Amino acid sequence: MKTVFFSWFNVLLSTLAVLLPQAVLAARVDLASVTASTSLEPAEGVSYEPSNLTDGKVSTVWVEGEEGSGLGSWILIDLGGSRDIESITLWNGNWYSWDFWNRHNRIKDLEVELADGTTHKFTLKDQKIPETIRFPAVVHTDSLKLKIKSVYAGTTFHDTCLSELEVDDSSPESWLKPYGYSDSGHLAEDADGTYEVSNTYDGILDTMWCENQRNGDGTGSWIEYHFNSTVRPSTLHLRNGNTYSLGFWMKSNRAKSAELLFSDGSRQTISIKDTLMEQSIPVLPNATTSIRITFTQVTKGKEYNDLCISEAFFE
Ligand SMILES: [Ca+2]
Ligand SMILES: [Ca+2]
Repeated sequence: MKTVFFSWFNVLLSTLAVLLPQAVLAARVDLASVTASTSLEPAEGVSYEPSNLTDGKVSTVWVEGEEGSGLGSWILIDLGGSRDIESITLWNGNWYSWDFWNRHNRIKDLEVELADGTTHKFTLKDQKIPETIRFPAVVHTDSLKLKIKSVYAGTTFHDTCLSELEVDDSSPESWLKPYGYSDSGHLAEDADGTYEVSNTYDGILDTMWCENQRNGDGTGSWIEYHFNSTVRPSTLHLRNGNTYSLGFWMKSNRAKSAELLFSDGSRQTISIKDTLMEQSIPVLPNATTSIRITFTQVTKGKEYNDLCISEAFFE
């Protein structure tokens, strides 16, 4: 949605449940700091600093500042004390757009060094997907140093990029993990990425679900979460609209009210605030295996007549 776009050839299969092996979610560790050996100098007001790795946006990117491909460049994650770390999730390459992702280097071989000097080696996939790398067993450390050992070459630039990272410990997560998603339909993938329901469950502010009604404003559109066992959600954590930026938030439609439908057929009406900040909406006690959110009222954006939801987590 960064670029003006609409396609009439939207994915009709989206009404079928998309089954996924496991959502990219676990108990996220708050990081004390993330620094890097080098960073590309800012250009035209765009920063490539390591702070971009933990800002919750995939369109902001760390780029190494070496002459060549940045082999040996590293990112140092300070955990602020000893932690039991299970995995790291990486948004590898430059996720600003598909074009930028293709044109810049992605990390291939990565070495992760623990505070005691122990190293673990990982080979990343050359795919624009969030990739979780897991240690063979939980590691106890107060820092993680990620060192670039080899790269997948971009078609235009020699700079190696990483867009976002997340570190997870071994404690159970408080979020309910869906095993699949379905919806009334969503915008087709464009230069910026996809608009699938799974984008509402990735902890990333600039990935989102957007409905694809041909003439409507999103009223009546729905998203649904499927769980592989009975869950009892108490809260819906929502990021309404396109939370990429305030400017884009104002351009796209936002939800004003919705109805939750549980697997036993019971329903709950909810009001949704017109804010890009996170809002917590109480969910009535219900044992359920699925939750459908049908949007019943919409606030119109200034430019695009598409309802978007950036995050919708159940706890
Ligand atoms: Ca980022
Ligand atoms: Ca998201």
